[in-house]
Amino acid sequence: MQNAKDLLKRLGIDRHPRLLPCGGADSITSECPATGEPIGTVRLDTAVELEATIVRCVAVQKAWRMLPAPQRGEIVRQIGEEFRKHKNDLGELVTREAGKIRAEGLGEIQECIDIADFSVGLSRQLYGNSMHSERPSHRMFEQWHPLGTIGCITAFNFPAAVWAWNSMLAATCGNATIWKPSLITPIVAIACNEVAQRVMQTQTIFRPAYGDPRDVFGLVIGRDSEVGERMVADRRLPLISATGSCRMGRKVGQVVAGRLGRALLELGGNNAIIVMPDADMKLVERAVVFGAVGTAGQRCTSTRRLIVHESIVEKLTDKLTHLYASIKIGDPMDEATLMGPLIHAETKNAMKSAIEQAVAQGCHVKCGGLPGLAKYDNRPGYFCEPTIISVPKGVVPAICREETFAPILYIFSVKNFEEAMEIHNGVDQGLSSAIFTDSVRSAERFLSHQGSDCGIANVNLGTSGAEIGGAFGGEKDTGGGRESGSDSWKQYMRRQTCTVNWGTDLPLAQGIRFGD
Ligand code: UN1
Repeated sequence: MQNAKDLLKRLGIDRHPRLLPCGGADSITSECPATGEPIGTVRLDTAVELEATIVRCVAVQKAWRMLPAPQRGEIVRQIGEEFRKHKNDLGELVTREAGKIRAEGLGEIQECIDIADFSVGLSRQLYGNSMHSERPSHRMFEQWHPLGTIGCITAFNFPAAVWAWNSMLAATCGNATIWKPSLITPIVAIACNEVAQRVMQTQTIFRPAYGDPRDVFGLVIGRDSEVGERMVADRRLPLISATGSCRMGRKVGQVVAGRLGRALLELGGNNAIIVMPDADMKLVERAVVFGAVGTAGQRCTSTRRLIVHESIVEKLTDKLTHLYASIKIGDPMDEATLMGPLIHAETKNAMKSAIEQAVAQGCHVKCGGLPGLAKYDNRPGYFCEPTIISVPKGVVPAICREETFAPILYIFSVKNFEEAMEIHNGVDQGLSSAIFTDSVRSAERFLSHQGSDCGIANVNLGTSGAEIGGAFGGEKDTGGGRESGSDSWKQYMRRQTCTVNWGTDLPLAQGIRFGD
């Protein structure tokens, strides 16, 4: 507890009005998943506070959008600088609250810095096209305007980065953001939001006549029934960006569609790596271990299925089993640790149930499994051993089609590329994918329209750990949204097609004659 107190102090949030000295009915206490120790108690917002936040954010956005985009970018640059200054402490807070190892906690804050940098450049590149009009003396072009105030709902596993992807782009595009973080990681949310709000508070170029500059970055911490569902249904929020399970996304998508709003959904994945006989096995081993074991299998991009050519499957399975045995599991703050805890008891139960179902469906546990879970039952924290499960040839057990948010890797043996591709695409989710091969033909087939059906497709690197510069998201039940880099910014703006007639006649398009 003392560690947590010192950390909150260093981050300047130990006296934050959202943090309470003790719990009560309208609060939650955030606990470290590695030790069970409390990190802090957070006051929960109700529908009344949500309403006040929406009113404030909507008002301030009307001023924010007046600031030229490069000036907004300059402010986002300063936010990126603050993230740089606090990278170490924020990374540690991610480790303590979400349980991911130190290197990954720091990596997550690096994503916040990277997207801030990206946004600074973007602030001078919000380009629209110009087109040649079919009518004489007419000019036609498109321009992009801010959308308004954005609702951003994030999950526990990337408690900072996903908000940063959304809010840095949104702010650059002239929007305000209202962030509803996971109730499992509220303190990371308070700390990150505070970084952005502190920068807003010091702005001299942005002092709106009505409102507080800090409300460009709004935050509500509350239950779904109280604030989440209301946010999603609220017409004052033209875009809802939501990260989480397919089940959650289906609900959010329907409600937002019902009010003809925009939804940006980043939902579950069931990511696979295909390994061809000509693959560089050193690369495969490193990519699989990072993809399947990293973040204790709790990334949307985690590797869940390994589809291996039958000529090398046995050797690779043995090698991975061997490597898994050497993975240090434990305190995520310890530099030597490669796998921290699962986020809570329910995840451990879900992992147990998935292993039981796999066995009942004819699979073989190669390492980890139920003993690997039970081993840690009497210790604080939700630890487990990562698990490798071998799937019998010619069948696809039902459990392998599901996303279990835990370090379980199913290994399939296949005869050829075609069979690999069929298993690869034979799931409902479509987030990330990879092939390992030294054959240009196999690589290009995998990337072709007959190949991977995912939003992300990699050759000779794993499924997780995408850079912010690309558009991030996936197809099918993953929800179709794209966040972060490339032209994802367009979702945070509204497009306007403009035509100007600078002539002295009024010709009609399509050559229509109308009373001529
Ligand atoms: C997520 O799990 O929701 O590609 C995001 C990755 C990270 C982001 C994952 N950059 O693994």
